[in-house]
Amino acid sequence: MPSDSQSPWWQSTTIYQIYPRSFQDTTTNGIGDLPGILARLDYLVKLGISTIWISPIYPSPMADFGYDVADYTAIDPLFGTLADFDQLLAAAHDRNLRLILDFVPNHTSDQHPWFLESRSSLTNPKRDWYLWRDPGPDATPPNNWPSNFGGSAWTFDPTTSQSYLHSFLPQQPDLNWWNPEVRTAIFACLEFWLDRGIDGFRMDVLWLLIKDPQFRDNPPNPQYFGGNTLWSVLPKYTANQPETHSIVHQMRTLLDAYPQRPVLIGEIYLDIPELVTYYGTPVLPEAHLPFNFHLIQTPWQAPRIAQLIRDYEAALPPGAWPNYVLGNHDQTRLATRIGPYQARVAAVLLLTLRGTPTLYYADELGLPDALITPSEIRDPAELRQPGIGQGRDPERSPMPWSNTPNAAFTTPEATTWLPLVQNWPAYTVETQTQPDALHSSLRLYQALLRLRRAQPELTLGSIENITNTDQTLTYTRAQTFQIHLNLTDQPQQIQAPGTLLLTSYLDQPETIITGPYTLRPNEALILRIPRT
Ligand code: TEU
Repeated sequence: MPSDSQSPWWQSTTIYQIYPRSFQDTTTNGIGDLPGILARLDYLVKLGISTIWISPIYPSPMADFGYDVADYTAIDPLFGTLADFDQLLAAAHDRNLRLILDFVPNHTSDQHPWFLESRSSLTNPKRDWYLWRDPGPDATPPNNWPSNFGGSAWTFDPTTSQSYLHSFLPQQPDLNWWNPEVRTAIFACLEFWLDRGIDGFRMDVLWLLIKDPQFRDNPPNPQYFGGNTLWSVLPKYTANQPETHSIVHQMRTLLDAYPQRPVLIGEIYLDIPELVTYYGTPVLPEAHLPFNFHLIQTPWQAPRIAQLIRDYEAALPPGAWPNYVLGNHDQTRLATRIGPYQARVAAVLLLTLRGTPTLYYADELGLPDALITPSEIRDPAELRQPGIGQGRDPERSPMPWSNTPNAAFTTPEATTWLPLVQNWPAYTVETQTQPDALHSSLRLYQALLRLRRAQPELTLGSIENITNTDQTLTYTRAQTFQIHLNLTDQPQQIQAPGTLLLTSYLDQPETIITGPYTLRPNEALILRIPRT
């Protein structure tokens, strides 16, 4: 097993995603900001994570809450200033926390100066920086490509009587990544942040960067029976195009030249065989961590999860480092998806699997989705296709810190941009760190993260003997630790000789187990096993 000093830092780190609008407000406008994150750094240290990823903080009209960037090299005044950012980065580094920025290379805001130029005339030098096509008859779309957020991916622009492509909102025109000038311009923006000392990027929709140069129609999806119109066609010409790999490799080459050894993370929703191609090859390396979202997408059943882990481990190319994600700002929260009891089992799974784990803010509190009334809806995905489950507001609710009005996310008088979850006092950091809250979700995460830091085998060690029944999942790490997970709400008999280091119930001291053990409903165990 490689020692800590030989392996890159991002292999033994734990990533914590902050959705900045919802973490901590310091300006009383009900929207979180950079000084708010600064004020909460010590909480993150106590939690035990070691890398922060912040969703976009660049100037933006906020049509998609920052994923519509109008300037890649500045900070939106809503979040603070560049000086605030530099202060946050320095304070994070002082505490041995790494900081990763979200970057959105696929599209800009329609207010970005590049797009304003591009749309101004057919002969503008930046015309080809975006994807313009003649419309069909009567200004119909040039082809059948759908937007991820419903409707056509094309919007007709009367200024030049052509249509532009937007894989997401009309306010998010797609850049033309075939154009070398676009690559150069984006790479200069990446350098701007790398030069300031950031520790890497999470690249938005990396698998969508390149589109078919012939703009061929996507084939109809025979399995489509309603829901997001995105799925009415198969993304044959709009996703995972082979040329994407050379771009990811170029990005990687750029990052590898920096002394802080920044990490390149790709947001990639693909099946495992395709996903792992984004590691690249030893000669042409690509992403360090193509995000693995399969724990989110796989039914929460022991046989399915066991198979997923086996398939993923088997598919990894030589030298590739695994990673797992349990939640993010686009997905129903963990505690709502699988329930509060299994959410604790999931925490043990995420933090004992081989690979870099990514946590979503407030999942450590077991926070469920917020209830959003119709007048509270903010997410454009929901507003464009109402009522079919596309809304992402429920998982973006403010972090509940203390048992004071507005949970100390903002001042008591302020109006939070999204509502707090119902019954939020039950979930606050304050409630979960009370002396009598010995078994809280937050305490479980702290204990798990402490154990990971203390035992390098749990981060860098091998994984083996991944076995399951219909109800339980078991694996070992570095022949040293054995993890037993009960994925049901019924007791389950297991054979588990070893020293019990942690139960997800957090109610037992270190004890020696000699043989048969009955896992309690929704219980997860970490044992140290005798050496064979
Ligand atoms: O998301 C990309 C994306 O494709 C998701 O919308 C995905 O389709 C869906 O959540 C899968 O269930 C990224 C960002 O994470 C998202 O917040 C942005 O809205 C989007 O890109 C556009 O930048």
